[in-house]
Amino acid sequence: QTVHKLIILRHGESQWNHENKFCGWIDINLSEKGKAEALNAGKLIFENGLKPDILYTSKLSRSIETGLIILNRINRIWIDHIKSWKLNERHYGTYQGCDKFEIFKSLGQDKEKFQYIRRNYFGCPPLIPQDEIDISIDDRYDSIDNKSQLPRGESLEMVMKRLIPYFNEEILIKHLLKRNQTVLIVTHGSIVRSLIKYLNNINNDQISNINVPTGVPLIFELDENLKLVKDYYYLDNELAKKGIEKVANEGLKKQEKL
Ligand code: DG2
Repeated sequence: QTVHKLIILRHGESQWNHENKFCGWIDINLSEKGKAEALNAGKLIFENGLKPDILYTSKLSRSIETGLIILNRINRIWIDHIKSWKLNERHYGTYQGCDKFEIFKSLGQDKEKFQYIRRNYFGCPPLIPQDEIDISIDDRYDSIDNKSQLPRGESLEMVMKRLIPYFNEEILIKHLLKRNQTVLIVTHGSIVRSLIKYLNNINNDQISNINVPTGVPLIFELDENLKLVKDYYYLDNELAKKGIEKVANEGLKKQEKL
């Protein structure tokens, strides 16, 4: 039986993850800690003998930078690299650039309301109005035919609508299955959650409880029918646990002075 390996991770910590701000489609670089996390992700991939044949990232620098640090660490900077907006983070609408705690306060410090927008499958931030310029959409998206398909705020449900067909056809069928390639996807929190939901058939309620740490690779092993041969796993469980806890509690307290 052939086992196809899919390596998926969220980029290393970005400067705005560090500053506790909603980022979405805004292009923010990795923090120093984020770069170290990316290097560590490369080390884990190397030590586990994994050899990606192709790299997928979003169009956002934090994902691209993490991918390149990893490839450099494993001496595979030469493999093909495809960047797609379909792997971009969930668009955080008018929350983009805002401090998470300020948004929590604006919702009356109601934890349920705040977590509904962050984690519920249907939770959607306020959209950026059509007549307002969205500064997070720039010339990197110029080659896209129909610009009106680009989001101005998204729920996880909306993310999955643009992501899953691309993931299936372009990544799983074309590369993982037909070319028998080990695929490395370096992307964002909500994209990893969507892929976990899809590959594990997780229902709309349960997905609210899943948080994704920065910079820890997840492994999915799939058979010829694209079914999981075992549960997905993190390459470093302890590190993943710590990261998951941190992400789950973000925004509920005022950020201490950096
Ligand atoms: C975070 C997710 O995404 O924020 O857009 O700020 O760091 O994976 O690109 P990232 C953002 P939360 O939904 O976890 O608050």
